[in-house]
Amino acid sequence: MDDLRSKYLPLIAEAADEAALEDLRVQAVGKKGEISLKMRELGKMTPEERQVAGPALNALKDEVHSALAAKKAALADAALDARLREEWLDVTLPARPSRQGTVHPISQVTDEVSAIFANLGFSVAEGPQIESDWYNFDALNIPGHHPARGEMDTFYMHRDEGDNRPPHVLRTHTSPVQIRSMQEHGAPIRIICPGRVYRSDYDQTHTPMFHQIEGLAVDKDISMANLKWCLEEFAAAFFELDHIEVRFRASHFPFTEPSAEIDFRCSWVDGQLKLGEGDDWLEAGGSGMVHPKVLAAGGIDPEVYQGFAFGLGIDRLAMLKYGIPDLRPFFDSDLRWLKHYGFVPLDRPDLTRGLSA
Ligand code: 2NM
Repeated sequence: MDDLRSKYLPLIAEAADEAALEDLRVQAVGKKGEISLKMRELGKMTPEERQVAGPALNALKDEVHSALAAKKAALADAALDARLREEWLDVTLPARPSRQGTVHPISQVTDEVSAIFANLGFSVAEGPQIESDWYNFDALNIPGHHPARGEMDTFYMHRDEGDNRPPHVLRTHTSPVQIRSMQEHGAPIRIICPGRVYRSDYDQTHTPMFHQIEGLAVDKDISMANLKWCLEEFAAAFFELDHIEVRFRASHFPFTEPSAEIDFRCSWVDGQLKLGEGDDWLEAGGSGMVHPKVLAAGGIDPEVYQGFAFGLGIDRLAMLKYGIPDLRPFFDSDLRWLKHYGFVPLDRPDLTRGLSA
């Protein structure tokens, strides 16, 4: 027994880790361990021998168990110490320089325009970018033979050979959102619909995806005069001017009657654009009184209600307001461009605290 004691106690004391300790436990006091086997031999002893050997063996077993438990606790303590030495943090270090992102001019302008129209009582509505041709065209009084429906201008979703269901398209304007909103909420309604739109067009001034914001106001006594006032309020607030004159130019859209192009008064001095003064006019978008067929497609009775609608290009508004000369870098994800033209995320547009910092 003294041999077993002097064999195991030093080994336990020097065990390198928990696995080594477990090996020793199995060797000494496991089911087939040396000490356990000795205890089985008690049965073959005379009662006198057993009276001496029994308590001594039990004492040895207890001693080995205590040594194992003590070593296990010591190993755990050492592991915790090592971890605490490893995982330290100097809370007195200065903060790392932030590599914070910036808000894209399109997001900035979308938020600015939304804040201005929210102030005029408009809510923001959104809808799908993949639309049925009914919502994108038919509901907007754009007939089947209209050139806008052709493959030249519109991205059609793939259809398998022989699939004759009506096609889906990438929406070419956000007007389908307005049809959906009229169907869902009825009249009266005042909404703006910002978002991505798609047309098969790519050159210096056109990208196949761009951003629009369309507005719609429907009630029992809406006129072009209300439309003009809203656009003047919008333009003055957006360009941060006291007043800006808006001019309507007769035009034609299938979804409005009458229809008008929207121009803002401006001047060009040494290639510099100045809004709100001068003898020139800047094309800003389209507008008109919503066609009775379009109101009907939205589930609204055109005998009772009228509405105005308008559409503005967000990307162009961003270029004009922030002096960005080229459209294409808008969609290049170039971090240097984003850092130069981006906005601070914490300065969100707010009519009382300022639209842009
Ligand atoms: C424009 C020009 C004129 C327009 C019409 C509608 C709807 F859905 F209410 F009929 N939304 N937007 C509209 C009217 C858009 O963009 C140049």
